Amino acid sequence: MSSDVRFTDFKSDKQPTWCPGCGDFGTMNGMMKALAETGNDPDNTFVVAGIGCSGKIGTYMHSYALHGVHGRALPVGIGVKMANPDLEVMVAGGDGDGYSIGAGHFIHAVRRNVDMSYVVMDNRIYGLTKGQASPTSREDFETGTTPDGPQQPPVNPKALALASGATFIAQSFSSNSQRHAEIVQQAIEHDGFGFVNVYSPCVTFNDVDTYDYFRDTIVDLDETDHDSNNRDQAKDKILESDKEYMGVLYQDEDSVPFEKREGVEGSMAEIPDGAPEGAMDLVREFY
Ligand SMILES: Cc1ncc(C[n+]2csc(CCOP(=O)(O)OP(=O)(O)O)c2C)c(N)n1
Ligand code: SF4
Ligand SMILES: [Mg+2]
Repeated sequence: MSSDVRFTDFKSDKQPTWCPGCGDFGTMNGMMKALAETGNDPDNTFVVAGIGCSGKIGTYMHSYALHGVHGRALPVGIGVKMANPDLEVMVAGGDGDGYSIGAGHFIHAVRRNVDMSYVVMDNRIYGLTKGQASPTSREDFETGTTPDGPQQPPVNPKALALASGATFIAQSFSSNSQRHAEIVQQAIEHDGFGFVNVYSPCVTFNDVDTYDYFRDTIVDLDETDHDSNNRDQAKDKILESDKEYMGVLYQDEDSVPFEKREGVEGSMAEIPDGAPEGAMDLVREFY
């Protein structure tokens, strides 16, 4: 890892096709800043992206990358980390990708606690498919396919994470760039699964959960007496339905990641001394 990496080194030469003003621009910039700040560089970083507008991030960032099948980015990311624990693995996707089709994987990734980060660009809508309700959409959010709203309460992903044994839960907002980068940085530095839900507004299809709404509503936990090591305090904040908080809601400082517990170390791409002849040829077949 080099020490003079700048966040722009994580920018690819592809021009984003996100709509002007999309929250995903700010979300991505913060992720790149956090990666640079934590001493990573594109050569040791692997981004696994979901499917959605958010999922395009793997193309716009300069690093090793893989576009998972819709809802399956997390198991792919876990596989990458197990194959080479020396890599910095970051999984990124949308609220539909992570909390609808991928909800089962989310719960199990949380409880497995592999040392990686998961950034969900939560715009409370399916952006790529042109504006259907997502699991985090409000109960009365009217769309073409839900003219009276979904008529069911939104999923609370932070509550789901806490109930599943999460060791790091944070909420961020793409527009608050410095704070957002700091929060993602904390998730990367956490010893275990660093989960960050980011409010990343869709300016084209969601006229309710807008920049103004979040700016007017969000309370920064750094300006409260919240103790992020206290699970009960985290639970209370996460279940408060009329408030939006920003910052680290919960962190278990004694967290031991899965690979440390299980003794997973060394890259599978390296052949250990004494391996059977021809082993390298076999490995090369997978390159
Ligand atoms: C298996 C499968 N089902 C459905 C789709 C269609 N699809 C593509 S993206 C998407 C939802 C995207 O919403 P979200 O994850 O919130 O991402 P956003 O576009 O809002 O960033 C859906 C349903 C698909 N590509 N694959
Ligand atoms: S449709 Fe919404 S989420 Fe997709 S790029 Fe445009 S603003 Fe962003
Ligand atoms: Mg979405």
